[in-house]
Amino acid sequence: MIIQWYPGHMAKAKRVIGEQMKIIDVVIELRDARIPAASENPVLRELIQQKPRVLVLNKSDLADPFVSEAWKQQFATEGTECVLLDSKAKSSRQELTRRIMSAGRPILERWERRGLRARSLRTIILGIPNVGKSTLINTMARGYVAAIADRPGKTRGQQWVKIGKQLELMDTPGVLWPKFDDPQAARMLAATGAIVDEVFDAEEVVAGLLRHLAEHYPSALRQRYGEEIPTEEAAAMLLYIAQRRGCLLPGGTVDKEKARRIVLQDFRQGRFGRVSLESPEGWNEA
Ligand SMILES: Nc1nc2c(ncn2[C@@H]2O[C@H](COP(=O)(O)OP(=O)(O)OP(=O)(O)O)[C@@H](O)[C@H]2O)c(=O)[nH]1
Ligand SMILES: [Mg+2]
Repeated sequence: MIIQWYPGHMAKAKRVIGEQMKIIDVVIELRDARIPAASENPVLRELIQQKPRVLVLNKSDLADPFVSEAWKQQFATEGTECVLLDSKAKSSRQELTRRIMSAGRPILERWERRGLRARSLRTIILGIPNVGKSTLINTMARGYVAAIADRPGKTRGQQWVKIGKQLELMDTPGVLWPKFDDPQAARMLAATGAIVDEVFDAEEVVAGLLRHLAEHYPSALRQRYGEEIPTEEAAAMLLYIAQRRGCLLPGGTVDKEKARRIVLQDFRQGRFGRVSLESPEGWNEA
């Protein structure tokens, strides 16, 4: 799905999610573990206000485990517990359920204090495009498809997935726009696929990605494209990759565009191994 986030779209998304928020107890915020800061939505906090939140760094199977650990500690010092997840993995269901129940505990206790009968905690998944929201819903719902319940009256047409006895998950995730203002963040979002290919300058994005790999993961680069890859300069790297992969246009000129697509594809598929693009210490692509 191609979403261009014009101001009108942002206002609508905000309105829709603001409306949904009224019946939500716990928010599951998804970010990309490879870019935990850049993949934050700029107004999410405003939208969820004081509601309990579970911060998920998703696609952690693609991220550098050491850097992810550093992020975890960084978030912890800010008072936020985050969970590293691979939303495709079966085990994520149990792990996330545990986190949601723990985040929702104060709500359950409040109900109890007031003598209210506990109902299920209602949750929603929020995140920028392509971060794995639908995949996570499927994983959470696995084996419970039959239990998907409509709740007319409360939210017309809204479907809920029942997860165990105490949890319900809204089956449509909230899609939020990514950061556009910060060019550095935008480049990283483009590299991971959160911003559609049509709206970014592949030359800049791939050059930045190659420089980043050369600086932090040079052996991955050599393993993927060849021992002799010249890692000092992005243009030279691209040329080397194009030649090695036979990216040629009719007449024999080098097809740089094709080489760029190969690099992007390789990164998105995790073919460089586990790579993070930003760390809490601030390193990212040059
Ligand atoms: N390696 C890996 N890939 C994932 C993970 N979660 C999702 N993906 C992949 O990422 C891509 C996007 O996943 P979706 O679940 O469609 O993402 P989404 O957030 O629903 O995307 P939109 O609906 O476009 O906003 C798919 O190719 C998934 O297979 C994960 O934890 N690890
Ligand atoms: Mg989706």
